[in-house]
Amino acid sequence: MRPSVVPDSAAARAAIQTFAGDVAYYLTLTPRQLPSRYLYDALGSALFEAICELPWYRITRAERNLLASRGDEILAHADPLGTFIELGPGSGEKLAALVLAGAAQLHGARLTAHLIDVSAAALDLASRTLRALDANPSIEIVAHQATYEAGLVQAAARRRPAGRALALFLGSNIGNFDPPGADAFLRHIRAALAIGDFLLIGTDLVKPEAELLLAYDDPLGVTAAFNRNLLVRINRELGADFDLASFRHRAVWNDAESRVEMHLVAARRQQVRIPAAFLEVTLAAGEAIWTESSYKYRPDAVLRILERAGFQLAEQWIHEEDGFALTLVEAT
Ligand code: AVJ
Repeated sequence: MRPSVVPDSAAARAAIQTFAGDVAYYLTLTPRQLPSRYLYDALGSALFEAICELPWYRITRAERNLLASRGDEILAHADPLGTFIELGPGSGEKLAALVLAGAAQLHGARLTAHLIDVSAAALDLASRTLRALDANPSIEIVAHQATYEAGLVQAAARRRPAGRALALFLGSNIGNFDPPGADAFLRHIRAALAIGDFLLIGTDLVKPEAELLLAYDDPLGVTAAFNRNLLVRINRELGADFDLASFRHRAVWNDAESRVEMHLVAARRQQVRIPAAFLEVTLAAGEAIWTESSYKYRPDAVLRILERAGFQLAEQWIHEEDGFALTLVEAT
């Protein structure tokens, strides 16, 4: 038998090579970019969990509220339910809130929850949260460490033959996709479902610019740390020498594109070496690296993209105060 450290470190090396290739590609585009999925190493994930507790970042709380108050209605639509498929379960708290709120609807059902995430740490945490739920009925948990697309294929192949499936894409994670990407991704979800299955999607809504900017440039600097941690990660994993002190966090509302953008702005001209990516870049003073887009929707725009992807509206619930929508659609 091989020592288990061998496949592990081979996988880790492969992940770093992919990261290096992506950094080399995106950082040399005009404008310079880095893919937002790399924000979530262990520290980045912990910082994101902290963001969710900030008073200025209302997505998580608004959604939790709606799941708790509307969980029974959501599950009544999807009755009889056999399978949950959650894309990006995070800590598992969202699905747990839904199950607890809708416990009366689920009574006596035989249920499996498929959790899909690239992060093993997230899957571990979510699985533990859901196993600790002590729900009646107990829910079988299947974790898929995979991209959303690959995980959807696996989950669809292993869904329960009886009952409907309810796919969950929560937390406004759809906001990281540009419009063509969101369209394509919703079609991936639809392709994994059968007629009569459901999708529940959480979307942050367009709101006044000042509120959006506070959510993405908070007075405590947690979001700035979350953003700059991407450079910490590149320094550690790719041997780079980004000087953290000379990068400023910037959030901007791009009204024409309906998105909040996060950037890292070089405070002065500098050279950065990224050995594992065989890359050396010179950043001009004031030059920005674009690290994330968070698209914001209007309620009817959410419906339009879902309808285009082969779904029809079951119900939409809006948290007016926090500007957030939960939309439940049925696969047609
Ligand atoms: C997890 C992608 C939904 O875009 O609001 C939070 C990530 N970025 N603060 C979002 C994030 C900055 C978050 N999503």
